[in-house]
This record gives sequence, structure tokens and C-alpha cells, in this order.
Amino acid sequence: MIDLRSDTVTVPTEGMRAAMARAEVGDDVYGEDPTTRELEEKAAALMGMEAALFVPSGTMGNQIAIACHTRPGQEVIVEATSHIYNVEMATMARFSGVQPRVIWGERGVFSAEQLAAALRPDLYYLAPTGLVCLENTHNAAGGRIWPLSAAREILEVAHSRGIPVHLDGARILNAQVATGIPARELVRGFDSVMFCLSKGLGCPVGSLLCGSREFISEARRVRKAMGGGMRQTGILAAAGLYALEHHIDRLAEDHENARLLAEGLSQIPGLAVWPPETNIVVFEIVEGPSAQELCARLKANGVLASPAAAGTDPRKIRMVTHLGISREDISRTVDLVARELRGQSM
Ligand code: TLP
Repeated sequence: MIDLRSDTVTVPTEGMRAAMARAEVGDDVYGEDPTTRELEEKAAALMGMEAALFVPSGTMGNQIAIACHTRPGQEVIVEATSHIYNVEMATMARFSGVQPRVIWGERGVFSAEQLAAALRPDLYYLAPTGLVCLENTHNAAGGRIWPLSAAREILEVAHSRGIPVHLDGARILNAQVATGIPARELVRGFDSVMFCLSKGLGCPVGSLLCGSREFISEARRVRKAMGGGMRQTGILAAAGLYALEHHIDRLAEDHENARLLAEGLSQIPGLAVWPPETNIVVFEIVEGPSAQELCARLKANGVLASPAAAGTDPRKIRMVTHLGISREDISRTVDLVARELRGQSM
């Protein structure tokens, strides 16, 4: 199977497994796991932040951040197609008692003017804005990179009103590799950032939430409250340390494969392909079967892909490149899609 559903499907490499097997471990709830501590220190340094916390998933990292930055009864500003708003099961309402206020961006990116208009004025009968969240790279926008200047304008507007800004940076290292701008620059000024080890970096489990020392010590309490206090996490942290050393620069290969995939698909009549900026290719079937039907046909021929935007858009498909995908896989996929769509139009 050529599995292009997500970069979450990556499995640990031999080198990563060996590092996991060697890991020195302790009880992390007692703060005694040396490998986890080392990973947290490296992650904080990578993001240019004071401290970091290892969490089981990106969702938990985002939700801990929301819980720490807000209090019940506030609003959280999110982009309409963001992961936090669409694919985290209303957890901000469930765990933090806050409601999302949505801004429609242009392919995931909204402007400082849009933000300024969405911030609540200080009136006692309105829910105050407690937090703004951005997503970089933006998953549903096809792995789009937030332009640095636009992100900085957002930070300025929010901070001028005393409102913190959290970054869902699940794939921020893809943005680093694609732009050549270090992640710590891309996230400078954000009050917290979450990035994932279990996507393109190829780890089996784990994300890091980064921020100030004070924020992370509160985040540690909330993680425990959410049931995310884990014990001998060094085995997982060792995979993370291995990935930070060996799997960042190679993301460039995934970006190149995504570019080739998009180039190939855009030659196929009936498809409109969004030019990828990182490792996610989104395309629309303008003429032909539904996304669900095409995915089923591809699956029957050994290629897995997912309907885009968690299936909410019946004509769009998402394909994600990662370390389990070779250049040959890309040409086989393009050939298969071309064949399936030709079959449709005949
Ligand atoms: N994204 C997954 C699915 O949930 C859609 C994927 O296959 O891409 N932020 C962003 C931007 C994400 O893309 C994801 C996962 C998360 C957060 C949540 O991470 P996990 O799955 O570790 O909770």
C-alpha cells in the first residue's frame, strides 16, 4: 500500500527503534525521566522558549494551552478551517468552558484587520476574547505556511489588547525546512506553541508544548488533570530526540515529493490542484467521481488517500507525503489517478 492519508502513518525507523530500546528512563510524573527532560530542553531551545512539556498528542497540547490561557466564559479566536476548530471535537467547550469565534481566512490565513474586527469590545454583556490561535503550517489549507509578516501583525494586534496567541505548530518544522527560517524565528512572539513528533518527524507518539517557565508549570498540572501524566516516557522521548537529530532536514524530500505529486496531478484533466508549500497536496475533482468514490477506487489499487477537510468537502482529496513515501510511489500514484479518471470520463 502507498499510504498518503497522513504523515501520522509513519512508523519508527530501525535507528529510532534502537534509540528507544537504549533509552534511560524514570517516572516522569515524579519528574525523574532523564530522557524526557532532555527532549523537553531541546524542544524549548528549538522553539526559542523557556520551557517545554512532552504530551501524548497534538490535540492534548493544544487543549492544555487553551485551558492555561483562558478562563471559562471567554471566546477563543480560531480560523474557520483550523484543526482546533474542526477536528478536536469541541474540546475547548468541554474542558475549558470557552467558545470559539471563527474568522474565515483566505486559505487558512486571516488578516490583522479581520482580527481587530473580531476582538470583543470591553462591554460587560459580551464574552471577552481570551485567546487567539493560529496554525502553521495550515493543514486544511494544504500545508500552507503563514507568511511571517502576517503572523507578526496578528501578534501585534492581539498583544496590544493584552490577549495571548497560541500557535498550533503541529508541522512548524515543515515550515522551517521549506522557508529556511528557523522555527524559533517563526514562533517568536507567540505565547505558546505546540509541535508534533508523530507526524512528518516519524515518531510513534508525542508532541511538545512550549512556552514560558510559568506557563509550562501550569501546563504540567493541566496535563495531569487531563490524564496525560505518563510514567517511563523516556522510551518515547528517545524517539523524539532521534527525530530532532535525524528527521528534520529530510522533510525537504517530502516537500519535493509533494511538489512532484502536485505537478503530475495538475496534468490530469478534471483536477484542480493547490500548489503545495510543504508536504500536503490538496486537489479538487472538478469533473469526475466524488472524493469518497475516487479514494475507494485508489484503495482498491493500492493507494490510500483521504477526503480533505475531514470529509466535509465532497470534492477535495488530501495526499500527504512523508518518510514512508518514495519518488516511485509518487509516479505510481499519479499514473493510477490518471487511469481512474480516464475510466470515469469514457
Ligand atoms: N492532524 C491529523 C488529523 O487529525 C486530521 C492529520 O492526519 O493531519 N494540529 C494539526 C494542524 C494537525 O494536523 C493535527 C493532526 C493535530 C493538531 C492533532 O494532533 P494529534 O493527532 O496528535 O492529536
